[in-house]
Amino acid sequence: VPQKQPYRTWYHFQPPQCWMNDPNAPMYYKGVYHFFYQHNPHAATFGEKMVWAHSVSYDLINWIHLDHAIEPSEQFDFNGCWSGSATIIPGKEKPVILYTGIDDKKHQVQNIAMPKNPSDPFLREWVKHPQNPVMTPPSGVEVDNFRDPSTAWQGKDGKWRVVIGAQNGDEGKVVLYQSEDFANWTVELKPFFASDNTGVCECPDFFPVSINSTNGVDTSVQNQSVRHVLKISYLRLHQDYYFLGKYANEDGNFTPDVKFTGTSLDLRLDYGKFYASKSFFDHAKSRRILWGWVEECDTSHDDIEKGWAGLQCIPRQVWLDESGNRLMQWPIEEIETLRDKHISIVGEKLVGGSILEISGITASQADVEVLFELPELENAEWLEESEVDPRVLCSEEYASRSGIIGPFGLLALASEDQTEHTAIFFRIYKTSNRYVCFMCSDQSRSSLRQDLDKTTDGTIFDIDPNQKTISLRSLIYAD
Ligand code: DQQ
Repeated sequence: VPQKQPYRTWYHFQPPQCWMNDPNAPMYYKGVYHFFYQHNPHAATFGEKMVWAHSVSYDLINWIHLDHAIEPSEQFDFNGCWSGSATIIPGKEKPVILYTGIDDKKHQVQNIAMPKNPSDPFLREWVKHPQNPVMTPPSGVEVDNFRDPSTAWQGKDGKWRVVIGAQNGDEGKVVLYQSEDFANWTVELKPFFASDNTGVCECPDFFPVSINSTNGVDTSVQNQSVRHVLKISYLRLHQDYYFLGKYANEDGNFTPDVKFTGTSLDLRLDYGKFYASKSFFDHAKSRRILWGWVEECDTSHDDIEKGWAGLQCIPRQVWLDESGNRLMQWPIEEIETLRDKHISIVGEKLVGGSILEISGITASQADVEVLFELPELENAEWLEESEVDPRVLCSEEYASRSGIIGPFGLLALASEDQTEHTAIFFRIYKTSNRYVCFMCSDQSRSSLRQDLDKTTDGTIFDIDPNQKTISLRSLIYAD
């Protein structure tokens, strides 16, 4: 690993060095936030024997890196300790981790790890349960596609339930297990969720969201005031999708409002680099917080040279929007404690085709809030929605083609001559019975280099015709 690690961000969570991927088992325990992650401590590439690295924080901003929490050591995790989640057992007030072990036969099995000393708020040492593995691939699940246990929840009958990602042939599955004592688990024959032709479902996350509040609730809450969310990371698409639906503990079924279609109608948590996300309930502030892995866009060769790869997103608070049809997300309030020098520009008129430069930003980290005041929406261009794929709309040509209301937005990380820049922009359209806003993050010009991953993506969402403003928040890091 190189001594100097160029382009480290500091703004986003990063290990001291080397490779990082999925967030694991985030939790709040005894006044401390815990964050574990998939880590290869030997190189800036995915490793043969992945470990669980561990960091702690009092504010989700400043982190203390501790020794690895879980490393391959036994038959049941000899070839790697892969993703998993924490559950805090009420009464005992003790966290338990369920994680995937790659065993000596390279089969995927689920294991338990417990803190050696639960009264240590940093939970420095973890011991593996004598009954490991507690789950092995059931019938109808491929032995190398059975992984990523979720946080468990407790039904009104007192039983624990947990979901695991899986695959059978081309079918993606989420399988449900139940247990009375958290050690002996039985599989439900009927999958909790299945999707055809998707391939494996990774890192399922299942949690309730309040119907009438931005507050979060604990994972076991089941009543009339919540709906449920099932999040799935589809490996084939490398995107995190979610399904809102109804969960009735009585029959153990989750009924999503809609099926997965494989089109832009499916709901996604993000339209940038964001994968294998995981949420947790922060009872200190009654909120649900979401973490997600920001995959590297550099080439592997570059990663090795710079000595690191991968970031975590800035943690986000997540809740159900008023319509009940989508999740809302916003960077946690603690990030605002990093604000220092303040630059404010008010009342600038944006003329079509022009660029307004925000001068005076010299810091390498910027927290940008822009409020765009909209003209009357009546004049918006017509969009034949059924014929439109937002990803195609996002193409560079389209971003720069002038319309009636838009494109307007930010050109972030622009080089002096603007040959390199990242455009985050909006356009407003009229459709048959409503107005919609198209939002795009266009990385196609983020670098002049050709060999990088420069994903460009976007989405279309409804906009209230009485809405007078659109606000955009961007947390930007520039080395
Ligand atoms: N990464 C982990 C797996 C998971 C995948 C291995 C998702 O457990 O399915 O590092 O990125």
